[in-house]
Amino acid sequence: MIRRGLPRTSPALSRVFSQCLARRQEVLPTTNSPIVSKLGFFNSVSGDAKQIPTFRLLDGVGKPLDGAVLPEVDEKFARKLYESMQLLPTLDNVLNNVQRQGKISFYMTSHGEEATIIGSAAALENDDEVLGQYREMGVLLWRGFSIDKVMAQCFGNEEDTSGKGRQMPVHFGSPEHHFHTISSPLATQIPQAAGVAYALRRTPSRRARSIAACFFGEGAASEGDFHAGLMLASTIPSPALFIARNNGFAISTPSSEQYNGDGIASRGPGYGIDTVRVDGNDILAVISAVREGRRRCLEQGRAVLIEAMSYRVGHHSTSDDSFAYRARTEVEDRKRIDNPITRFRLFMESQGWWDADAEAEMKARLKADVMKSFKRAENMKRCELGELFTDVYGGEEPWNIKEQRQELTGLLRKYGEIWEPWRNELGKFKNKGQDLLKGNAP
Ligand SMILES: Cc1ncc(C[n+]2csc(CCOP(=O)(O)OP(=O)(O)O)c2C)c(N)n1
Ligand SMILES: [Mg+2]
Repeated sequence: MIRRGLPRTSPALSRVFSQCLARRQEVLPTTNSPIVSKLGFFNSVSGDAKQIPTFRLLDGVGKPLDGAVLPEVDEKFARKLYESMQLLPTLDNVLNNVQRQGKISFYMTSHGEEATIIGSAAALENDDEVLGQYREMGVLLWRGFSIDKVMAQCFGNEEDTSGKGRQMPVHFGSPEHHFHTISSPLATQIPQAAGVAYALRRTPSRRARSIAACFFGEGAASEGDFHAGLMLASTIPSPALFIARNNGFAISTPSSEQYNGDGIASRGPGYGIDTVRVDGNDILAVISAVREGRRRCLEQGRAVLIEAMSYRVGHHSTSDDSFAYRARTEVEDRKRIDNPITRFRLFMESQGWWDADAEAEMKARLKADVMKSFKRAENMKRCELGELFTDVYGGEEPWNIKEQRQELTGLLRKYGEIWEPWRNELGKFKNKGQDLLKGNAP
């Protein structure tokens, strides 16, 4: 027999059931989703606009757009922004060549992303915790990490405070500058940033004062860790500012093959995260977006996502030849038509803050500073060899580190003097490995 009408049940349950029936034209009991009778699929988070818009303040020739509200930038600050942007290619050109000469093992440039990196750094507070991917050296420079320190890390010499020469070049880290050490496996910094931001929220002296700013490429956003990180920051609210550098490539894979959705920005609303897409080649737009993103992080104690659009002008790294997968003309065109440094220079000139003489003086000075620092770093010794094993872990040294030190010492005693390649190599370390050879290890 088929029963019709309401199921027989307790009075309390029937009351709830009748309330649901009464509300059925409006929303479901578990969400505020409005009920509609027309079947409709959607594939856009920006409604009729189809694509999420890009926030921009300066056009390609540095002229403010109609109605643009520029961030407060005076001449002194503008000069600092411009000089910091120009320092990046100066360092990049030298260190890229130095790698080509075999003097350092690896390097990565940030050509084309200077406005994204320096603009973000300028909009953050210097003690906001930064978790970078690897192309964000400019944040450290903005915070006062010296050119000598950059050289020391890339050469892995005895002044390398990031890792005593034990890390690949560009894997910077500096507690003093609130810059967490870069690690190569992609996207690991994203869930870590959610955790760091949560820790900031739980620390009375930093709550509502500091955020965790996390940089990553659009390629890294394809990793599971991206989703884990945003999910974590969304459900356990924390002031994490996620800054996706969408530079069009993950090594040789163009962004058109990396996602079928509307970039990285479209994913933010899925996690209930305030999101904006910004023209990453417009330093003033980046400053406004990051300042506002930071303000929201602190005000709401919640995460924010910024997608900064730019173009990776350089090769992925010194291990890459990008002309194997993209046309030289494409790169040259982008450099010429949409250059973040030129755009801001034109803006500065329009304000009467910059001219050809200032440009020539600055370029010569930066080049001289970088070359002086390079020559100094090139001739410095590495740390003592025994430093290889120190402070790998916190606390008491574990047995495996002791064992490795003993093994190396044994090999050094056997071959260190008699085998030329080892003798030469030992000569590059401070005290030529004597700290181990003369130490207590058997
Ligand atoms: C887990 C993991 N997979 C692969 C790699 C190799 N890898 C290094 S960088 C890179 C591309 C990353 O592209 P993107 O995140 O867009 O950053 P970009 O280099 O463009 O700044 C890849 C695949 C890696 N380091 N880690
Ligand atoms: Mg990329």
